[in-house]
Amino acid sequence: MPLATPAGYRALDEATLAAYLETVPTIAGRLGGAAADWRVAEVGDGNLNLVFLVEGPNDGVCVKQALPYVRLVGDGWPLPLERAWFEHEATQIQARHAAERLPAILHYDPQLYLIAMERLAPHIIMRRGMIAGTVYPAFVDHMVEYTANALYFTSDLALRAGEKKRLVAQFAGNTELCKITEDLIFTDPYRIAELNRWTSPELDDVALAIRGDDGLKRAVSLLKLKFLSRGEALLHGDLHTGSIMVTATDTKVIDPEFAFFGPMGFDVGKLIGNLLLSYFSQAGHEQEAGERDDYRAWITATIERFWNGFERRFIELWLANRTGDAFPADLFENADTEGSDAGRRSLGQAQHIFMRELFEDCLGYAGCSMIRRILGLAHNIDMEWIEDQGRRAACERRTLGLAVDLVKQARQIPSIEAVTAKAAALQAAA
Ligand code: SR1
Ligand code: MG
Repeated sequence: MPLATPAGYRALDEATLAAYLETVPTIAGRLGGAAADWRVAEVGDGNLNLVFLVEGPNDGVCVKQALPYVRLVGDGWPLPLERAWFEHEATQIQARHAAERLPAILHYDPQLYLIAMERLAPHIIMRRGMIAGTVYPAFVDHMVEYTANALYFTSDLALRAGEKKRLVAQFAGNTELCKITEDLIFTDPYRIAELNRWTSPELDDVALAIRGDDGLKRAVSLLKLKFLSRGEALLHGDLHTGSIMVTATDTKVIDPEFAFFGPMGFDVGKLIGNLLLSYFSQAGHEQEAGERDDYRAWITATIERFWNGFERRFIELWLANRTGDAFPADLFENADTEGSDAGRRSLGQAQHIFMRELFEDCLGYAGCSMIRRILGLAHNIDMEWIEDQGRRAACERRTLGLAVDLVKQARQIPSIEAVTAKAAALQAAA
C-alpha cells in the first residue's frame, strides 16, 4: 500500500518535472526556451530526498522534493513531508544573517513540498572534493562567517525573549527529523540495533567495546540530553561536508531540513567531526603512503582555523550586537559602581566561560558524529569508497580512537590544537 500523502502531493520524476516547471513563470523564464528544450536529471545521492538538476538554454535550476519516506531505507520508514517547509523557513531566516553562503531560493511549493533553487555551478559537494584531495582556500573564512552569524543572531544573545520563543515553538515541530539524529547519532551505535553496520569482522572488537563502555555511554547520553533540551540557537542540524558545496572561491551551505533550536556546539562540532573523518580517510585514498601528507596538514590547519576563527568572530558579534535578553547591558556595564571597565571585564569572563563550554560541546558532538558514520546506519563515502576492506577498517579504527577520546575527555582537552595533535599522533603511529 502506498503511503498516504496530503491532497495535491505527488512525487515528481524526470518526465513530469519539466511539465510542472513550465507552469512556474519565474523558473520557466530563468531556464529559457520551452519544456522540450530542458534536460532533467535526478541526481539525489543523499539519504532522504529527490534532487533534480534542470538545464535550459539560458540557465539551470536545482529542484529538491521531499519524499514521504526515508529514501535510504524505503517506504517502510515514513518521514513527514513538512521537512521541506522547515528547510525553506530555516533558509529564509539564515539568509538574513549569511545570505552569501546560501543558494538563492527561487520557488517553494507547499503542496508538492518542493524547493527550487539556483543551480550551483561549478560547485561540487565538499566531501567529494576532499576525497579527491582538493584544497579549498576560501572554505574556512566562509564557514566561520556562516556559523558565527547563523548561530549568534538566532540566539538569546541577539534576540529578545519573545521573538526567540516564537521561533523555538515554530521549529519544535521538526520532531521526526530530530528523532533521526537522537536515534542514529546518540543511541543506536551504542546498542545492538537492526540498522547498525560496520566493516566486519575487522571492527567487531571495537564495536563491542564501544557498546560496553559505560563511561562513553554516560557522556553520549549527556550530549543527547543537551541536544534534546537546550534550544540555544537555530541550527542547520546536519552540517557536514556533504551539506556544503564549494569551489576554490565560493562556499554554499545546503540542506537545512534538520533545522531546529538546539545546542550550538552540535553544528560546529558536526563539521569538525566530519573534517576529522576525512583526515583519517585520506590514507585509504593515497596510492603511496605519505602521498597525502600535505593534504592532511591542510585539513588540520583548516580545523584549527575554523574553531579559532569561529570563537573570535562569535565574541566580536557578541560585543557589537548586544540586542538580546541574555547578559543585559546594565548588569555588565552601566550599573557597575566601579565604572564600565569592570563591567566589560566581567562580561569578558562570562564570555570565556561560555566559549569553553561551547568548545567542550563541540568536541563531544564531533566525536559522536564520527562514531555514528562508522558503526551506525548512515556511512560516509569518505570511508565507503575505500575499496580494500582492511585499509578501510584501519582508517576507521583510528577515527574511532580519536572520537571516543573527544567524547570522554572533552573537559581535559585544552585547545583545538590539542585535538589536531592527537589526530596527527594516531596517524603517525599507523
Ligand atoms: C536516515 S537519514 C540518515 C542521515 O542522513 C542525513 O544526512 C542525516 O545525517 C541523517 O542522520
Ligand atoms: Mg542532507
